[in-house]
Amino acid sequence: MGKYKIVSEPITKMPWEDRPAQSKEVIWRYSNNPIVNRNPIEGIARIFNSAVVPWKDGTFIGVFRAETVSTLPHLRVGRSVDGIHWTFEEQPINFLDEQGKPWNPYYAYDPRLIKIEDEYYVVWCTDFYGPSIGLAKTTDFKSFTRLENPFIPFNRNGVLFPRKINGAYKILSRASDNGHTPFGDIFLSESKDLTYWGKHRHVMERGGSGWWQGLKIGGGPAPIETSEGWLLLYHGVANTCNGYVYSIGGAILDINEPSIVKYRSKNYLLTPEKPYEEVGFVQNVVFPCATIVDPETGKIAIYYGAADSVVALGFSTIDIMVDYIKSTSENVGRDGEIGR
Ligand code: BMA
Repeated sequence: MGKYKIVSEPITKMPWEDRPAQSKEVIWRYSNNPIVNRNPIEGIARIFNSAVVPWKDGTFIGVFRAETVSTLPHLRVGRSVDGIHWTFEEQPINFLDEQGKPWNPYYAYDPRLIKIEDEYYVVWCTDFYGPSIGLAKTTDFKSFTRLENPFIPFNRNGVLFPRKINGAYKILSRASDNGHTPFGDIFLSESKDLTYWGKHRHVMERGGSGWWQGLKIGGGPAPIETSEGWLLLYHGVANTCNGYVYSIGGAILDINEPSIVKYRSKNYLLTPEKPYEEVGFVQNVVFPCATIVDPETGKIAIYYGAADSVVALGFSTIDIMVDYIKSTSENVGRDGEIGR
C-alpha cells in the first residue's frame, strides 16, 4: 500500500513499464513510443490527442482524434487488448441527437472520455459557429447520443469530473478565441442535468514563476480522485520566438470544492524533449488527454498527443506525482480562492 490512495474502479490489466533505474523523472516515457504512428490507416494522416478507458474483459477502448489526408479533424473509436496496440474503426463516430436524428459536427478534436456511473461521456472541441465544447454519451461505443452543447463559443478543453460533487456534474473548460488563443485560464461550471450549466468558478490562472505555462493553460485528462484531492494533469503553453511550446503540468484540487487549488507544481512534469515530441505537424507539443489508473498499485498511465502527429504513452505513480507536486508547489494569483 502506498502513501496516497486512488479512488477508482479496480482494473484487471494495466499498461505499464517500470521507471528506468536511476531515473528521477516524474513521468517516464514508454520505451516504444509512439504507440500510434503517422498514417495509421488508409486516408488518415495522423491520430493524436486522444482519450481511452478500460473496457470489457480487461481490454481498452477509446475515442481518438483523427485527421484525414484533407486535414479535417474528427472522432473515431479505437480498440486495444493491452492499451498499447490499437486498431481503429473505418468510419468516424456518427452522432445522433436525443431525438435520434444525425447531428455531426463539421470538425471535432481533442476528445476526453469520462465514465460517470454507467455512461461514458465524450467531451470535445466542436464546431458550433466557432470552436466550443461538444458533449455526447454512449454505453456501447456503437451509438453516441449528443447532448446540448454546454457553452457558447469560444471555448475549448472541456473536461468532466468522473462523479457528481455535492449532487452536481462538474466540468472544466477554457474560454478561448476563434484562433490560436494567446491567453487562457481554467474555469469550472456545474449542472444538475448536463443541460443547464452555471455557478461558474475560476480554478487556475496561467503564469506563476515558470514561463512554460505563462501564455495559457487547459485541463487534460479527467481528474483522478485521490486521498489528497483531485489530481489534475493539464497542459501549459509557453510563447517563444519560434511559436508555442506545450508541456504537461500537475495540480491537486480540493475534493469538495475543486475551484480551490491546494497544490500546483511550479515545474512542468513533462516537456517536449524527444524527436517525436519536438518535430511533427506542429512542433514542440505534448498534450495529455487521458489516464488509466490502477487503484490497487497506484500506477498511472498517461496518454498524450505528441507534435500533433502521434499518440505517446508515459507512466507515473500516485506517490511519485503527489509528492512531487506538493514539494514543488507554489501559490499562483488567487488560485487558492473559491474563484467567484
Ligand atoms: C491547440 C489544440 C490542440 C493542439 C495544440 C497545438 O490549440 O488545437 O489540439 O495540439 O493547439 O497545435
